[in-house]
Amino acid sequence: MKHLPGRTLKIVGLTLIMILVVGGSVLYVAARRSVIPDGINMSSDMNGMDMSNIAMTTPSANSISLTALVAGESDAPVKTFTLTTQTAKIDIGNGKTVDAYTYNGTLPGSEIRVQQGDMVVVNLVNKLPVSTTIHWHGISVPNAEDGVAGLTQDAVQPGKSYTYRFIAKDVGTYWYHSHQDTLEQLPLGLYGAIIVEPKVEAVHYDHDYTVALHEWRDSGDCAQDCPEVLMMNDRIDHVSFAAKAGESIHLRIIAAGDEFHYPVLVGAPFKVIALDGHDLNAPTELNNVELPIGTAQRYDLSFVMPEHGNVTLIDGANRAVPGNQHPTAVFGDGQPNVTYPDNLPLFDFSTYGTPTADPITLDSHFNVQFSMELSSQLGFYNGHFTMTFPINNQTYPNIPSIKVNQGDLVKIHVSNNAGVGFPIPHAMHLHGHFFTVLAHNGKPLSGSPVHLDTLIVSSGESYDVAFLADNPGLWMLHCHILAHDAQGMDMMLEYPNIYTPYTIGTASGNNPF
Ligand SMILES: [Cu+2]
Repeated sequence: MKHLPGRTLKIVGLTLIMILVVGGSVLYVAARRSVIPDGINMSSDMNGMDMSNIAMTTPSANSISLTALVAGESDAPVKTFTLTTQTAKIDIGNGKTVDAYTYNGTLPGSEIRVQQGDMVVVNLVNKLPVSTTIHWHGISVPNAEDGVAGLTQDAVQPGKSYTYRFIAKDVGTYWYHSHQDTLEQLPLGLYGAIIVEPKVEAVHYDHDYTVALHEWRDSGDCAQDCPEVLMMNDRIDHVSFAAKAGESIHLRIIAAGDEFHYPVLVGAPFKVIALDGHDLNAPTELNNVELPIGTAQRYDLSFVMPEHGNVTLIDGANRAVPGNQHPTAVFGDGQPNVTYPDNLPLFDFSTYGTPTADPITLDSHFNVQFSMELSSQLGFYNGHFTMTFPINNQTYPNIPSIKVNQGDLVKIHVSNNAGVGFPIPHAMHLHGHFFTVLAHNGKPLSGSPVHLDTLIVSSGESYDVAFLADNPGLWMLHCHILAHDAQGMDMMLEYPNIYTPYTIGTASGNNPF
């Protein structure tokens, strides 16, 4: 064996040490740079600014606080509700009792049902040992009522109360949930339905029922890929609803958890009459399809009870443990007697229903166009090397905002994972507005116009969506998969000259993720 001369060994050794020192320094700097300051103000041009040593924000003279963006005086009928957040032991079936965070002691929380045009007043009374808020998912509330801790309010401390007030402008199936420590509080039970009925009934249904899909995580300290059991309302086995032969049913399905579900309706043909609360035009009858529903989305179905037997909604999800656990909602008498039908085709909204005129189309003139590239990759986030979920290669709080003026028509091209990264879907939710879906993978929708507040974008997919900027404020645009939101996939939609007096971070204790 030929020995290297001493001088060569020395050079090799020094080079190795240099590589280690430089490499280590680069990693150290990257880790340090990713540390999120303990006080972040999300006002214009202050994204990511460290507010920890600043006594108060100094907004420009012509800007207003978003706290002024409330519902105006109105003679609308007032509907008042109290939601008390409290711990409760809930029997979820199969001999299993869980310690939940609840609204009014139930899973889901008390259903709020109002009519279009009502002034909705909700008193949140916090009897939990932790601070909390309520966000009205899918409802275009005034900015100050949006319930985002550190952006539109301070989180409500234990023992304190807070009042939300907004006009229920749009008919549909919506839901509410905590937007403070959402990653912990939503899975523990802080969710419920809010239904806005039309003032005058357009179609009569004999029954109007709501099923919230959720998952119960067996491991409390688990944030991703946790073992979990599927729930329908408060049960992991089955829930029952009264219905007689020939009666018509309006069924509202809410994905009020953190998981993709694939429910199937067995026993009667049905129609999907709305998505995310927004009606579909001339929907056609369906049978034997899986309804893919991503976290935070809603499906409204209609069906007529058959002459004999019952109708069953049977749920399925990839990560349920055990894999054959399928909770059911049974309409009519008798026990559920179905097995989950595997390998059915998936419902596809991009070809369903019938085209009709829509205020926003691909031919509209767009004042603002924006491109969002979503990805899932390893990197530094808040000082740790972990999975990160960037938008355009940036993570919260460093993603530049989308800036709009009131009245702008805004088009967004959203794509997932065109380049590097893991093939993971995302569920993009825009607060205070809703998307018109224009095209999927570059292909215009061929069925009914579709309006969503939460858009699922799987790996390799793209969507073109648009919205009218008609609700001034500072609004979150984020992935509703809670671990993704908590690891970077969160940005802002901003109207000009509006600031927030609140901050996100450990200094204030406000943590909307
Ligand atoms: Cu995501």
